[in-house]
Amino acid sequence: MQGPTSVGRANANPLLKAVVPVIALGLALAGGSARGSVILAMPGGNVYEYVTGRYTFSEALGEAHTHYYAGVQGHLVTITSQAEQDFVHGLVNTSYAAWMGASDAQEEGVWRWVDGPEAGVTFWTQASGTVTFAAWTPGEPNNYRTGENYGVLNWDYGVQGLWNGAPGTTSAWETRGTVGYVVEYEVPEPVTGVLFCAGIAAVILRRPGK
Ligand SMILES: [Ca+2]
Ligand SMILES: [Ca+2]
Repeated sequence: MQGPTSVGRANANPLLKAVVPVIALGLALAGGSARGSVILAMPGGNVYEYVTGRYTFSEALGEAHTHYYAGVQGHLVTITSQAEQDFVHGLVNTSYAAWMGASDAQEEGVWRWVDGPEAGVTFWTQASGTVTFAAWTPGEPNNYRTGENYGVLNWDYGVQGLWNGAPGTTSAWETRGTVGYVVEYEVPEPVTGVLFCAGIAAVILRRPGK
């Protein structure tokens, strides 16, 4: 059984593995205050952090706002394209569920993003299906038992990172045993590029014999 603070990397994409130390170095150079298990920049996109542990939805939502990367405050991840879904799936890379910034607590069957720049945007409804983008596990969301109003990703044990709704608690049967969360930083691409370049430059400067 995997511990609550460890991250399974056995199936990590070699490219992603190579990117991690560069990002970490970039963070150090930038004096970033982000923390957590894994931080990756999506090429041409934002920066994402997978935080492991057991959190309720409201805890995850609150904690995401205490994370900063390059001076930018984080938010619970909002997944608005297949490319973003695939990237976040690769980042989490475990069989456990993770909270994302989605909920239908305000109106049953109307799923909205509840954090970040997409806060308030409806992405799926029971009546009409997908409005913008959604990646539900087949048959979900079904509002099972006493209600499932908060979005998790990776419900399919990490196969495609597909979504489900959960009650918002840390209940084991509803959260695949443990539930961390994914923070997204709206870092403009040039900033991400600068961090990459700074990291690469530092690697070159630190080569032995140079
Ligand atoms: Ca997003
Ligand atoms: Ca469900």
